[in-house]
Amino acid sequence: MNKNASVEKWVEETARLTRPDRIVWLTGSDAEYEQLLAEGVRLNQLIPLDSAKHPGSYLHRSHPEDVARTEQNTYICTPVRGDAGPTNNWMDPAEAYDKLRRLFSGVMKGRTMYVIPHLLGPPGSPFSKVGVELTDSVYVAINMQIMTRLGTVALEHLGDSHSFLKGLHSCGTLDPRQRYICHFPQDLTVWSINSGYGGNALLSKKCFALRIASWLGRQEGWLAEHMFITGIEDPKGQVTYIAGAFPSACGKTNLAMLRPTGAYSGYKIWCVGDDIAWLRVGIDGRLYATNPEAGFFGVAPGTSPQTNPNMMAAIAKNTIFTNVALAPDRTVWWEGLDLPADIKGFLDWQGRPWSPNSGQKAAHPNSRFTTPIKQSPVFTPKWNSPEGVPISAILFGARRSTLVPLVCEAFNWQHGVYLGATMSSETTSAAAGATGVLRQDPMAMLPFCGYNMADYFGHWLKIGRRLKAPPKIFRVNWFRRDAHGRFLWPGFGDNMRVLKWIIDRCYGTAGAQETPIGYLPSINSLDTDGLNLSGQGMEELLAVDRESWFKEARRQTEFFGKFGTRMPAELLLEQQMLIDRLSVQAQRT
Ligand code: GTP
Ligand code: SPV
Ligand code: MN
Repeated sequence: MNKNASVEKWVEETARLTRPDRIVWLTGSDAEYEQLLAEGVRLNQLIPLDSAKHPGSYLHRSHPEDVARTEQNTYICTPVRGDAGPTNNWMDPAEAYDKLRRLFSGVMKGRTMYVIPHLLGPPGSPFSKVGVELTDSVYVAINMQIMTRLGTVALEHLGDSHSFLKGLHSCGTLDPRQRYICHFPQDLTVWSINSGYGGNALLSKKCFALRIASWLGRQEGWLAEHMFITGIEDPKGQVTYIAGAFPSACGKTNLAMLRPTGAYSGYKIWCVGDDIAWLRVGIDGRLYATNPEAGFFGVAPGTSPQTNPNMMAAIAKNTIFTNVALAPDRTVWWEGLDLPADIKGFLDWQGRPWSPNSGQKAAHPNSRFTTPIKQSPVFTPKWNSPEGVPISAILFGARRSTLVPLVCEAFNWQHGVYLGATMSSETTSAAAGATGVLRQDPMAMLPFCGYNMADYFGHWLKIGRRLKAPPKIFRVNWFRRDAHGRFLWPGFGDNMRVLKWIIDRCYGTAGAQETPIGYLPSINSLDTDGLNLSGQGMEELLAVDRESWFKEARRQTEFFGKFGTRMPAELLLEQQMLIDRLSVQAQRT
C-alpha cells in the first residue's frame, strides 16, 4: 500500500504519545478482516454465533456503562467559545489537548494500534473526504471495516495531500468519569477516550461525517446532515429520491428500507443511506446527496420480519451484534422478535440468565447491529455515484406523542428551514440519560452540529438561495399516541401512504389544505384504505390545535432567544408569521 507522508508522520507522533506494542495498518482486505475477527474472539470481545444460522456473525457485549452516546462528555473545542454556540459543550482547545494528552499518554501499552484510513463518500467523487482513525480497539477496527470504505481506496484518494480528518481513539479504562469526545474542527481533529460505543468510538460516523463535516460544509458551501437517503421507484419506473432527518432512534433506518405492500406492492425502494447525508447544490440547481458511510449501525429492538423485512435479510450474515440477548443455540434475540417456545438458557445483554418473567429487558434498548449496506436487498449502485442522487423532498421527523400532525408541508424553503429549526423530539435510549423527555432538536442535529447552530440555520438559508429547484420540505410524525398510550398511526410499511402523498405533492398531483402551520393533506388526498385507526383516526392525526400551537411557538421563541443576535432574522420573521397566522385563525373561529 502506498503510504502518505503526512499520515505516516502523524501515526509516528501518536505512537510516541500512546506507546502501542504494535502498529497495524488496515488495507480493507478480506483476509485482514478474518484476522481481526479471530483477534476479537481471542480477546473475548466477540462471541462467534451459530455458523449455519448466523454465518460470519458475532456478538459483542460492551461494558454496561458504555451503551450509548454520552452527550455530556462531547465537546466542540473552537478557539472562540461563541463559535461552538449555546447548544454544544465547549472547552478551550489548548486546555482540551493538554487534558487529553495526559489521558492518552502511554494508554496503548500492551495493545495494538490500528491505523484505519477510510474514504467518506464515493471513490472518484471530488466531494469525498479522507479520514484516518487510530484506535486500540479491535471491535472498532472490525466495525470500521463494515461501516466505511476502508483502506487502500482511501489512501489512493488522498494521494500526496496533507488534508485528511485525524481521529485518535482509545478505550482507555472505559472510566465514564474520564470520558471525553473532543472535536477540534479548525484542526480537522477528534480525540476520543474511555468509550468503545459506536457514536463515541467509530469516529467516521458522528464525529467526522457530521460534527467535523458540518464545519467543513459551512466553509465549502455544502451540508452534512443526520439524514437517510432513499429512492422510491413507482410502477412506471420513475425514481424519486428523498432525504430525511429524524433524531436518533426515531425511524430513519426503518423508513429508508421500507417494504411497500398491498396497493403499493408495485413500488420499489432503493436505500442509498440510513443515517448520514452530504448534500450539495448541483450545476442544475438541484440538491444532490451522497452517503459517506458503507454500512448500517442499526437499532436492534423493534427490528423484525414484520416491521423491517429488508433489514432482517441484510443482517442474516456477516453482522456484528452488540448488547443483544444470546440463546443457547448461539442465535441472537431482542425485544420485538417472536419469542421461541423454549427460552431455557437465554442470556441477557450482560450475559446473565434471562426469562420473560425476570422483569428486565433481554436486549439493551440501544442494542445494535453493524452490517454492510451491500447486503441490503434494497441496495442500489447509486450509493457509489460520485455526484450523488437528486433530492426531491426533505423530511423532518420527530417523536411527538401529541400536537405535531402526521404530515405537513412547508410553504417554501425558508419556512421549511423554520420547520426543521423548531423540531423537538422525545429523547430515546440512543443517548445516555432520561428517555421520553421533550427537547429541542433542530434538524435532528442538536448533538451533531460542529458549530454555532444559529450560523448553521443561516447556512441552510444560504444554500436555499443557491437552489434553482429546491426540494420541498415536510414535517412528519409517526409517533402520535392516544389516551391509552397506543400509537395512533401504524407506521413502518404504512408510512408508504404518507410518502405517496409527499411524492404526489412534489409532482403537483395531490391536494392540500392551507393551515397556519403549513399545507396538510386535504380530505381523501391521503390514502387510508383498509386502515383501522384507533381514536378519532385521521382527524386526530391531522388536527391543528391553535392553543397548543401558541404554546409551542412560545417555547420556540425561548429556544431561539438562546442564540441572541446571531439568530438569522428570516427565522425570527417566520416565527412572527406563524404567530400572526394562528392569531388570524383565532379571530375567525
Ligand atoms: P439511529 O440509528 O439512532 O439514528 O436511529 P434511526 O432514526 O435510524 O431509527 P430506527 O429506524 O432504527 O428506529 C428506532 C426505533 O423506532 C426502532 O425501535 C423502531 O422499531 C421504531 N420505529 C421506526 N419506525 C417506526 C414507525 O413508523 N412507528 C413506530 N411506532 N415505531 C417506529
Ligand atoms: C445515533 O445515535 O443517531 C446513531 C447511533 O445513529 S451512533 O452512531 O452511536 O450515533
Ligand atoms: Mn443516527
